[in-house]
Amino acid sequence: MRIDVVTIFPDFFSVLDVSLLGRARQSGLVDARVHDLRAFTHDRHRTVDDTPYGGGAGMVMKPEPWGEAFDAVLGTDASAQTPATVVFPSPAGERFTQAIAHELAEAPHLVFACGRYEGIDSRVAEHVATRATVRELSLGDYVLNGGEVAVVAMLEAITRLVPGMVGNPESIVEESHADGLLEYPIYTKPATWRGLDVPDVLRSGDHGKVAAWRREQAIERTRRVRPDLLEG
Ligand code: 6GU
Repeated sequence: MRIDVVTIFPDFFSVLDVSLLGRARQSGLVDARVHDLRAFTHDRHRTVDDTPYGGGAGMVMKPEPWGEAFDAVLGTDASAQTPATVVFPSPAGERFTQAIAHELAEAPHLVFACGRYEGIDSRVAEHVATRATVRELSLGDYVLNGGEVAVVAMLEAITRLVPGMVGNPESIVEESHADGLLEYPIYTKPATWRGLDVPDVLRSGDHGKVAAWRREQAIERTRRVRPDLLEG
């Protein structure tokens, strides 16, 4: 999988070198590159933003540097059978979910366009859509200063689903959201700790009973914490 990230804060992505993502990169399963948007400016001040047409607070990211950045990262795709998927992180986007993480984990080429300020001139996504699949994605209903932190989260969620990435593939099948439910409570040794006992059923050796208990607990937790997940 090829991943390109375009940002005015490349340093944010030094975390890509550690943890699971670091291993994915070292193993060659993921080829991730980070590009400084300002490298695609041509003025002395390396300007990436300007005031909004129509007025209003804040600044808007100019289209020209983004256009050149996309020319650079999508250029090599011209002959590819599968167009790249370009993600615009935005609090105004569609909610990023585990299902979307699975979809994106199948893509051969992902590009993340990290906007700052009030966002990127809307013509940029419109133009990119003529040569790539565009997705505007939000982490949730709150506002971050820019897309960088959101993209780090999305990258971790996506890359751990790339085949060959997680030590134990079963942990992906059983984790929260895999079946639309939150995960059941988990325990390890010792059986009694500070007066608190591990539920007997988990020590019974009866796999059927264990599975039934876990499902019941998952449903109960989901009903209590995230009833919206049960509506579908
Ligand atoms: Cl993807 N971007 C920004 N700027 N804020 C957010 C977000 C994304 N998701 C939730 N809040």
